[in-house]
Amino acid sequence: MRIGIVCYPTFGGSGVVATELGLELSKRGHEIHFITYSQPVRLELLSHNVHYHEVNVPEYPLFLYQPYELALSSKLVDMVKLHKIEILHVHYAIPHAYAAYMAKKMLQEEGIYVPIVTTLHGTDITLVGSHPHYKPAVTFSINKSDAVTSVSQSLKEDTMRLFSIKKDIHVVPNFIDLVKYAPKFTDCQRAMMATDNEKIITHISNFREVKQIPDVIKIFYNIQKEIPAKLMMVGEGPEREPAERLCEQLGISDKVVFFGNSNEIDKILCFSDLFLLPSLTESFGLSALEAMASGVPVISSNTGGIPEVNVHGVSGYLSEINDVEDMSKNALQILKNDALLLEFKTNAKLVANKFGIQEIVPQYEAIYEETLKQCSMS
Ligand code: GMT
Repeated sequence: MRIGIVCYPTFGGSGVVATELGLELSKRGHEIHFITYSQPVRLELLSHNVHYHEVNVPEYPLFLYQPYELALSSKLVDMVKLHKIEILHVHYAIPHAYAAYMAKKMLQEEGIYVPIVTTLHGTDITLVGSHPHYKPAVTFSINKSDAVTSVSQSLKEDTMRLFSIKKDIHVVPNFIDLVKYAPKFTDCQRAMMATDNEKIITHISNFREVKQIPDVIKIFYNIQKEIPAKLMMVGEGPEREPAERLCEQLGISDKVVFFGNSNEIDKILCFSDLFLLPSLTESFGLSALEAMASGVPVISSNTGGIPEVNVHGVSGYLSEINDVEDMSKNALQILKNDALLLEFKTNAKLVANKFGIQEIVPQYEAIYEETLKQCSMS
């Protein structure tokens, strides 16, 4: 199939999922066209069947806000015609599903029919999309998609609760390339980050309020009071500076490393002992899955889709949102007992195996085929 993929090209989970999906689909023989405003961060290699088309938004001083949706829908029209794209898969409803619908309508005027698959990722529903300023347009574009998927059962339920949805929503969970994340302990550079007796705790995110960064620091503060430990903070975002200040106030700056954004998540996870994800809301928690696939147990909140990924008492522990004491207690329970830590590490990998790329990507292929079949019949 010739598939157009629209996504945010940044370090966020939706962009990562879209990029990894496109790359895997290309390996399975499909021709993939990424259409977005800059080259997706995890898209390192372009090849004969992986293409990237940049959406340019010309600046015009009259506009306070430059019209990205307009530029995107025009680009989609041009690319569908030029490359004979058969189906468009848009990741994140805002504004991608809306722009794709406009493109579809424009193409229909020329007798070209291209169906749209929309994947809902989380904040497009739970945080941004349900805002009254966006809700009618988001509801409309979800209902006008030819197929809709969500990355967890919890997100499907949130979507049905928050919006008036007439479409069936297929749950297709986030996935992981298990080979890439299989721990290669021989080349883990643990010694560069910590001494042998120190445990390494890691958090990876876009450092937004929803990630509850102060809770990450407070949990680590409690851990390091009882055992030697280091904290790896990976990612960039508005909460990073306040987090650095909090570390200074607590007198733990020498035990915390702020990496910024990294393309070497697998290497950082390779030397990690425990992962922290105390989010306020999380439709799935791809970073937790990446940790688990690397054999790193997860201490998390029990919000949204996280319980579909992190199994309480098996791959880690779940606590109520903001229950720092409980999360600290659970973390210490695992970290203080080497045999138990090993058991959780093994279990984390076993649970992650359910989300292998080879299992999940065929589910998207089946949705594309079914959508194309339905559309050719109507
Ligand atoms: O919250 C993020 O890290 C970014 C956000 C995004 O849209 O890129 O992630 C969302 O999509 C991911 C991929 O499907 C999910 O794994 C994350 O749980 C989800 N984030 C939230 O729901 C807050």
